[in-house]
Amino acid sequence: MKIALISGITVQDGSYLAELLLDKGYVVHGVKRRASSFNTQRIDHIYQDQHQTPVNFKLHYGDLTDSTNVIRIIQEVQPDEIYNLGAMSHVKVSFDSPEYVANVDGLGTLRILEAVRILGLINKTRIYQASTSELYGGLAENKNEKGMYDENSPFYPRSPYGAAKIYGFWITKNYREAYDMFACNGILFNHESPRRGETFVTRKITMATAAIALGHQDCLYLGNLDAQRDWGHAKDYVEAMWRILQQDVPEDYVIAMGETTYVRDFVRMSFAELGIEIEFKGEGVNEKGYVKACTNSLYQIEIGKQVIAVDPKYFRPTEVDLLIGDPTKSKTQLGWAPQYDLSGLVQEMVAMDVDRVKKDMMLKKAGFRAS
Ligand code: NAP
Ligand code: G4F
Repeated sequence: MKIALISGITVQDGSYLAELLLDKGYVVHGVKRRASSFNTQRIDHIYQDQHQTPVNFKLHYGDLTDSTNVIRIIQEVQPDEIYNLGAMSHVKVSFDSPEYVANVDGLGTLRILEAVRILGLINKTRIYQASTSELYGGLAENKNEKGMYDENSPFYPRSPYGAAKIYGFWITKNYREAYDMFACNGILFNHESPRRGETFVTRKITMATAAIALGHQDCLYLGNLDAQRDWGHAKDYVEAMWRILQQDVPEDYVIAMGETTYVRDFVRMSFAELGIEIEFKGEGVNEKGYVKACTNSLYQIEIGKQVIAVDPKYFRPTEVDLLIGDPTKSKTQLGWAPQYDLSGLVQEMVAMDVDRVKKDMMLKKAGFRAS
């Protein structure tokens, strides 16, 4: 039975990856930070009574900023595979906490690699590093002949997050070359799901779509509507992570859908799921979105109501304008075949958020505090 260790298990990617590996018969260990309130909602459904035998899923308190803790957990778990997903992953927030993000996302990666080396596990433990399309920085001149970013495109990070992750990328590659470690980077483009953190733009939009349609929110404030992202489903992307570590030779791979969409169009798609048509008027900070039509009688929304506005507080000091990835290598070499397209992703996210808002409304009505 293979043993996997996942850092960053509590949120989107970690929770889907844990499910996937448990399904494949792995014993899964996760690293969870101590928090003053519960933060395990996304993995509660797979948590086991630790008195059960066998225990296939176990959590360890830990933090990527603490090398003694990283060494101790790896020593105890003796993993066949480590998936380093732990990170302060919010690009905008990284401008506010640049030193912290360097420590967790940059040095945290080094701490894992070095722990495996110190513990003499180089020939046993394979390492997956969660690298990112933020490394490319969206520079137009660096795209390949197909107009996309691939494994050979130059990097130009545009945030403290990107700069920290570029260290993680190179130190992973260096340990692979220097010590013959099976250490790989997955250069993943944006991936989303109903489990996506609530402050990333897609989830912010689908949550607001549900709340606005059900009369619980008036307006959604966003930043740069002109940004373009290559969005896929996290469930498909964790499958690619696993495949990367099952190869004979360790290499780096781009995981992407190969299509890019404006934030503004994601808003349109999200409301369209509920039969609500949004029309944008104005430009820049004065751009606003209005309800043009509603064909779903379940939603009593006023035609002409303004539901989208721009708030410059969400702008970034330096923006990555456009990301689009070329998945040719992952499709041919890994045999990776995503099951979701963007419309399937939006459909699932909106449906889950509508259910959640309805549940919250019922709880509120019954006198309980909503989630
Ligand atoms: P996420 O929702 O932000 O989750 C990050 C995870 O890291 C959480 O479980 C968090 O724990 C944990 N973490 C944060 N600081 C930590 C620390 N100091 N020590 C240990 N764990 C820590 O991220 P995600 O979207 O699932 O992404 C997973 C990984 O892929 C991240 O490394 C991210 O940078 C990278 N990535 C994501 C995307 C994407 O589009 N989603 C694309 C490319 C790369 P808490 O619950 O305690 O906060
Ligand atoms: O959803 P976002 O915050 O994701 P971003 O910055 O692309 O980063 C995500 O994907 C990366 C992979 O490329 C990961 F490495 C990273 O960890 C993270 O998961 O923003 C997407 C775009 C940006 O251009 C942003 O400026 O949406 C724009 N945006 C417009 N309004 C907004 C908002 N972003 C957020 N978070 N909130 C807004 O209100």
